[in-house]
Amino acid sequence: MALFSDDFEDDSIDAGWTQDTGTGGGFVEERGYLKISSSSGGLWSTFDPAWLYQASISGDFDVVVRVIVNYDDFDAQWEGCGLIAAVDTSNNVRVMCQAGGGGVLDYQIRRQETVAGGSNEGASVDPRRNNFFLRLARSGSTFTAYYSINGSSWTALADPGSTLSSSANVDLGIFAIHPGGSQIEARFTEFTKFADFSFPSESLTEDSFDDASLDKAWFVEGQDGGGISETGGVLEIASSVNDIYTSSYQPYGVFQFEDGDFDYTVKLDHQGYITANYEKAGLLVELDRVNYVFVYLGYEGSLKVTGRHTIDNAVYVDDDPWSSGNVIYLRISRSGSDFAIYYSVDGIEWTELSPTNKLTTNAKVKVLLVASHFYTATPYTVKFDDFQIFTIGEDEAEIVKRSSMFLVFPQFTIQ
Ligand SMILES: [Ca+2]
Ligand SMILES: [Ca+2]
Ligand SMILES: [Ca+2]
Repeated sequence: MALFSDDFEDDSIDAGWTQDTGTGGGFVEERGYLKISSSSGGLWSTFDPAWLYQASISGDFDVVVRVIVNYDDFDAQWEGCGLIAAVDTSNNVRVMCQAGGGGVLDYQIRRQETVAGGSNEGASVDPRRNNFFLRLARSGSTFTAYYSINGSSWTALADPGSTLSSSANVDLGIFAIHPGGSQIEARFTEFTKFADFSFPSESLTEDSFDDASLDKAWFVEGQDGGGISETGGVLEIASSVNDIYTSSYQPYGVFQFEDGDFDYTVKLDHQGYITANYEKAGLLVELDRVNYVFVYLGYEGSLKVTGRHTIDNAVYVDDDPWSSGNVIYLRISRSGSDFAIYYSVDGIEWTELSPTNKLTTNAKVKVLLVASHFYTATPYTVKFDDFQIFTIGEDEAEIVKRSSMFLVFPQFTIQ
């Protein structure tokens, strides 16, 4: 069978893929990605992963897949996802991101063979990074695995040893595996021959949340107890259990990727619900889980707007800046590795909370709208609206006022 690429863009799994749900798995193609869930199964003593594959691929190949996972899906040993090439259930090779001992994630190439096998493990995955690329290349009986965090530079993992016949056809596909604990979900946004692969630049898309369905630009973040609903002209986010700064990091929300500069604002209506300690909702920019810039409305003894980042874990707080109302505007701008955090109570005059935020690199980031509550707190729903490029500042506000005066006095003419 001839190998084909798939961008998973049409909401149904294309003919040519064979579906094997393993034990308790499933596949959904939606909004530009393939989601594989696995609630059981194994790859070692048993072979029953949830995997989607192209059957009986002959000859050499070199394929890439982009992987997006939730941070805390990999909470039990041997959970993983990636690319797999299998002659049969006991002769296969895969490149994967997997949770090993102690839940530490790493990238690795593994073989499972009746005669020989083994693994080469690469550097640990940044365990908080949830966006990476895996690549598997075959040259005869030799397989080489690669991983990348940006789609441009690739780190190779050498074949740990092979007994595979150089002429054997393989079933080649994408898998998720979950031997124990809670279910995992892995999302794959494209499966591409490496020769055809070019990584698109990604930039944020504005959204006024007015058409009652979540636009494709957004990915959904989180899995525990939260919810997303675009309704009534806004995006409602129901908070998820867990504080953003605990080890069980599961804010609920939506995100886009961005690899360039930006200056974006969002309007947040907390509806008076953020009233218990550790409840927080806001605009979060992450390089990864420990490198982020965050501006949020949170409750810590009282309602505060907080700017926070991780270089020195500095926190810049303004207490209750509102005279009334539940609406606040949040804004983060980026120039390379420099970030600035602002808030506004009217969307016109802005207060900068920290002038010198930096992330350690100017790599691709996630931009998230999130809400979370702590274990003992009551779930709540906030409304986000008008996620857009920052355009209104104090100078522009002056222009708006002058324009309005012309409208107020249209009868004025030069004599
Ligand atoms: Ca499809
Ligand atoms: Ca929409
Ligand atoms: Ca709207």
